[in-house]
Amino acid sequence: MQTAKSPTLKDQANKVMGISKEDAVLTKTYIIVAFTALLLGGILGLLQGLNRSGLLELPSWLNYYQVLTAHGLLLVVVLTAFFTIGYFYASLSHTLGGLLPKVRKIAWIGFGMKIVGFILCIVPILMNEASVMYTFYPPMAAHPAFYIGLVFIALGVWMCCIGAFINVANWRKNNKGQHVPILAYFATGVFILLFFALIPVAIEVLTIIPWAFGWVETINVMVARTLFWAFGHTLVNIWYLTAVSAWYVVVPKIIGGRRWSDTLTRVVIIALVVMNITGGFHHQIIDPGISEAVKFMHVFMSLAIGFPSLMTAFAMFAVFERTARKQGGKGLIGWYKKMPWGDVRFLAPFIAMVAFIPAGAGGIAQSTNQLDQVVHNTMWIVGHFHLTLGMSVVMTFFGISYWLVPYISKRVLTPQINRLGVIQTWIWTIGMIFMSGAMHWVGLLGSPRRTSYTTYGDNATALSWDPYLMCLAVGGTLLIIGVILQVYAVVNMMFFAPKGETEFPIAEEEENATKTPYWTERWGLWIVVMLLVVAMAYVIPLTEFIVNAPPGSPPFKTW
Ligand code: HEM
Ligand SMILES: [Cu+2]
Repeated sequence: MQTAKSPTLKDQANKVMGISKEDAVLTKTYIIVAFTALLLGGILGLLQGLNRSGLLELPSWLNYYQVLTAHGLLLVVVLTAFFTIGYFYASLSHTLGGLLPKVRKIAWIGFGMKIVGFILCIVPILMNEASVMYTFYPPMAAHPAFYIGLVFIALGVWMCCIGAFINVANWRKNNKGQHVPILAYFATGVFILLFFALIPVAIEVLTIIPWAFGWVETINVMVARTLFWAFGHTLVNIWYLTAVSAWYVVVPKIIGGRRWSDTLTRVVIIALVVMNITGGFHHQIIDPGISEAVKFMHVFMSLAIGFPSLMTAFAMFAVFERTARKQGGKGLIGWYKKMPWGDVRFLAPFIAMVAFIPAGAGGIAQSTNQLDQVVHNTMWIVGHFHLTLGMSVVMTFFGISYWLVPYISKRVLTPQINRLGVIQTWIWTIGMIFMSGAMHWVGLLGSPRRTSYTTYGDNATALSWDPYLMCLAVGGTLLIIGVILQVYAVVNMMFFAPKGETEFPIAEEEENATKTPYWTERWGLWIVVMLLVVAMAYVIPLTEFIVNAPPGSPPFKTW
């Protein structure tokens, strides 16, 4: 649907017709890729879990690190990126009165580039020529095709960022002086972050390619790692911000409530955009060659991201309580009975939010130099990101799927699929408690991450890990059941559920809400502030790494 000038006409048109067919197909395709990645990545995850607990020996043609690389790439890049883009393009379409035809075209070109890129990555992985994990740290070197694939993926995502910017700018031109609708505002924040986060990793990959081809002999490992994490850390926070958008905007509607302060929501988005990229250094807290002063500054910068998260936690529980009380909920905490526990569209994101409490606490521990000495590169870390990403983010995505997929497919969520979703949510929750809990614990006992099964010559310490690794395998088995149920639900809702109209749930503001100040719309200013913060964080250490560069490293194939 083309953008109409009058908002009321546009709104009416949207109500009558729902999403246009072209916009729906775009989001559907992105969602199909996302859930295919979940299925494949989940199966690989199970293989890893069974291998690590000593229950499964991988065949000689399938290396543990090959599996791990594909698992990471499929789940931390493909599932998340495709879901986020599909979801936000549907949001832009819905809230801005349809995508512009040229924007849709850009998103399709971006789709094609990402798929080409992904194939270029996956082929060398399958050939065991690129078992470098999704972090591809030099001096481990993959087949050059792997890096060229990454370039295509980055270009494809950039296309989608630009498409989103064009659509939002067009809306702003036609609606001068108005605030961008809240979900489109979230989308703007997310695509700005993606746009800028991809710059450092693109520079990294462009320096790796000539080295991987052998045209350049050595590479500066510290610079590469730093550029990677400026991106990698931001990326996971982008997925988090995507989940947060549903918490603020969608969940209140589903429980029959209203949105928390519009101003606060927009401030949280701005804060997350401005402060994110600088968080990357906490992944290098144990790295040598970084001065203490720089590490100290980065502890502060990492913890700063905790603030908007705490604001979110406060806002969410305030919305729950206020809504429940309006519906007659009583007592200090007795109001929780009024929540729609049987509705998967609420239950899944709710548990996802709760999971962020231990997940965030673990993150704060890891940002602390002394505490991180204990858990760095152990299974603890793997436990941590299966909580943050595998629970908080992915489970919110699951929750979103129960209305987004029917919405784009012009079908409805049936009570049966809702029930299946509730069961799926509990299986996933229990599976993740087992798996992530075991990972955290066995990590504290010293079990390393990214290491295939070994007893280190029947060393007593290593043998003591076994019971925990067995728990990990139990959790992983439950999770794969969860994956299958979830994929089944998506396929059903997309192709088989009864036809009908499903609402795109967006909560209204409180009636007595104060007017949101217009400075929240000044993205130009926020981008400048963000770039200043990034410069403050990175210029000094990167200059140090380059000026005082150690002899660079030739490529290694460690597998
Ligand atoms: C069926 C569900 C899953 C199982 C059984 C599973 C299991 C595992 C195991 C055992 C490891 C690695 C251990 C090691 O370091 O040696 C791992 C790593 C990882 N998992 Fe999962 N996982 C599952 C789902 C997910 C999901 C949903 C995500 C994210 C969306 C995810 C993201 C990752 C990442 C990023 C790594 C790190 C890869 C690396 O170290 O390079 N996993 N997973
Ligand atoms: Cu991080």
